[in-house]
Amino acid sequence: MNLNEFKETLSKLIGSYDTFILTTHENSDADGVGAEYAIYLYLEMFGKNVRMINNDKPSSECEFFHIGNKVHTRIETLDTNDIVFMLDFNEINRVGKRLIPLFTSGNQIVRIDHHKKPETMSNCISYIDDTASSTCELVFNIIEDELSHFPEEVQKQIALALYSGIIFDTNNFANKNVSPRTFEVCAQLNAYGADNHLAYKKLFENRKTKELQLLGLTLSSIEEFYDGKVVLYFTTQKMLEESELPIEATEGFSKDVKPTNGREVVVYIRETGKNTYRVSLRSDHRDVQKIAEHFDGGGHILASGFRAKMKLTDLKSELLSLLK
Ligand SMILES: [Mn+2]
Repeated sequence: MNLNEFKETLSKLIGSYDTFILTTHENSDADGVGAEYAIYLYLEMFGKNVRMINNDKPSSECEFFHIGNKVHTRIETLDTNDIVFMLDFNEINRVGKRLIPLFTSGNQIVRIDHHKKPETMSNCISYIDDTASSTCELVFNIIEDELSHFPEEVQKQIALALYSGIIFDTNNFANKNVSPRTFEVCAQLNAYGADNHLAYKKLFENRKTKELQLLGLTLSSIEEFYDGKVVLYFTTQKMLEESELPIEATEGFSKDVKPTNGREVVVYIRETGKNTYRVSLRSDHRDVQKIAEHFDGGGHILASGFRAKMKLTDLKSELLSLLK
């Protein structure tokens, strides 16, 4: 659906329904949560009853949106008249097991996303643009006209949430997914009061000393393969115990080793439990999405991820043979 058709259909839904549920993918990030919060505030302006339900509480880096206690992690009630927003993901499985009923109960779905290969879904209107930097950029396109009529304080909150999502997904405008439109949107968000310095500090300069120590342990595990074209590093449960930190402290570690200087693929492995791993793959030109899909994961061509339940040695050798 193109933007205008989508906006028209959405405004009819908003006119006819009262209760809206918003959700994003599991292991939510600033783009998903930013988009969610912006839509939450937007729908509230129309007097709607809105709930945010995610698999996880927003990570500490999203605390500055001040939405922590507004996000539920369980579906308490689900009425057939509830409209469900699916933000920053396009296949049901990515929502987290507990929340799958949101999408299998026959409710009307509204999907806004920038990932490739959207799953075919029924009862669903979609605004998907895989050339957009982020879901937050798409949300701005949707609400742009009405935003100018909102009270200043609401404009400011929405602007900060959307700006934060955009800089998170573009790595503060450094990624290839940035377009002239991204800058136009951000210029407007900044004019609406989004504090770019605050958002940058909260999202990119937020590490506590213990986290830096854990990062040090993690980085010391780097190994090179295939003449350094593939590098692999990991965080083990033992490292977490040593640093007295939960697994969440490793969010973002996958971005600390870049695919540059001859490194074509960067693999970051996190041990989440006994023989269970979360793997993140990054490259600057190789299709790592294909590899993630081999393990039933997904993402983008240059940044993807998956979960695996197997021995670390098997996981490494399977990965390395695919990356040859
Ligand atoms: Mn995103």
